[in-house]
Amino acid sequence: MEQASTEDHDHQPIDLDRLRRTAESVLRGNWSGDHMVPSRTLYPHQWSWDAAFISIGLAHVAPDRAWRDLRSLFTAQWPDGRVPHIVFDPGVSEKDYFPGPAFWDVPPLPGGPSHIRTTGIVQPPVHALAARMIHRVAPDVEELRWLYPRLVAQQEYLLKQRDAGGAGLVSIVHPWESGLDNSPSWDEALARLPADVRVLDRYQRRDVQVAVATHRPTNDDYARYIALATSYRDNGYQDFDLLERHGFVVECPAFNALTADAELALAEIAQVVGADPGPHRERAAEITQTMVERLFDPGTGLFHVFDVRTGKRSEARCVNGLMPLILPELPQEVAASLAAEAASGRFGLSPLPVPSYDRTAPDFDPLRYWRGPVWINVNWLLRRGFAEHGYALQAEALRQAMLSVVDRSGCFEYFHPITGEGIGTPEFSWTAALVLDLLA
Ligand code: 9WN
Repeated sequence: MEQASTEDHDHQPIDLDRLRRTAESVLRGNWSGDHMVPSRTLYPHQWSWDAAFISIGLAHVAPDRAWRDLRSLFTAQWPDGRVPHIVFDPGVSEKDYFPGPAFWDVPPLPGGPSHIRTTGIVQPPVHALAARMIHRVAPDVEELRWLYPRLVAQQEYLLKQRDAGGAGLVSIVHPWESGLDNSPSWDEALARLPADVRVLDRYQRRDVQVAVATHRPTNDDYARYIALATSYRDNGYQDFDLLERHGFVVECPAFNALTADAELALAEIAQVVGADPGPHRERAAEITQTMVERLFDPGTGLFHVFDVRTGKRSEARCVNGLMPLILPELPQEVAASLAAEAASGRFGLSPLPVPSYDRTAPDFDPLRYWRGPVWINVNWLLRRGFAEHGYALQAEALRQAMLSVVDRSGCFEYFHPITGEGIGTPEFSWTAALVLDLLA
């Protein structure tokens, strides 16, 4: 059991009971019948990788809801195995989130409930990890049996349909698929696409009505996001010939590390449900090795995004480049290099958690989301990576830094990387959920 208090970075005691109560109350407020919304105001539907992080925390306080959240998400899985990045709540009006179901124009799932509407893109597959972690806290073999074939289909979709580069890694076709939406990781690939802001005459951005505009992506970014989503939609959400037909095809180190990590989680789940864990372990090892060969730059000591269309790695040093630390089979010298970079002046583990972008980069932006601010989900993953590779002190420093910033500022979507001030939407579900996991 956690001690009742610890200290924040100004040596102020953290009231762990109060923090736990605050986090629980955020999750109570954001529960919507059969799923959790990331935020009542900014994100009023169900998001894919949010559901995974949220259910990991919910497992400690409301395990039935944790399982339920995953079940709701996978009920909207497409027949080809893809798990959509948003499952729209039919009770929420089209004007309350853009782009909503009318924009994505995805027909009802064949044979599925007619009210389920989704987007046609994906997000990182954190769900096998979530299922494994919930099962450890609140075992439920029946839920695992229901989820296992669906989680396998999700992996098969990503590793077969999305291997646009042919090397065995997953490509994403939209920055939204990364979850790190306007990270500088995508700047080089996006710069090659026209930004026709006239598209915003036709569509109204909802995000800038409910959040501070200077913290959100620019109109140029949004014009490109809409153009890419329109292109993928108008090609029927098909994945063949992506390199010829689509303007953005990149391999992200965080997305691929999470895909390999999902295989390791599936290996454990396979043992519970009586399936063969061997192929999952093999796939995890293959992905890890290919990532090291293709995405790791020994010169920077980090992993970088690979642009499949140009065959070039992005030079930007972003938090997704640290994320492969979660992989247990990473060569020791590569893990050491990531650990050193994470603790260096570019990122820094404390007193504040790791920012989303290199603090020393000239375009480091402490306010605009994914271009500088601190996010709890990537730090929570990084902490697992440190622990996995035996960096116990760093893992604990990061844990303290996360608890401290949330205690001081609240369960915000993200945090100012210099002052720790909460920014983005308040009462954000994955921040609350992952705090509960850190306290457990
Ligand atoms: C687009 C819900 C999502 C997160 C993403 C985060 C943000 C959406 C947006 O919010 O993206 O998917 O409208 O900006 O970048 O990681 O899943 O919390």
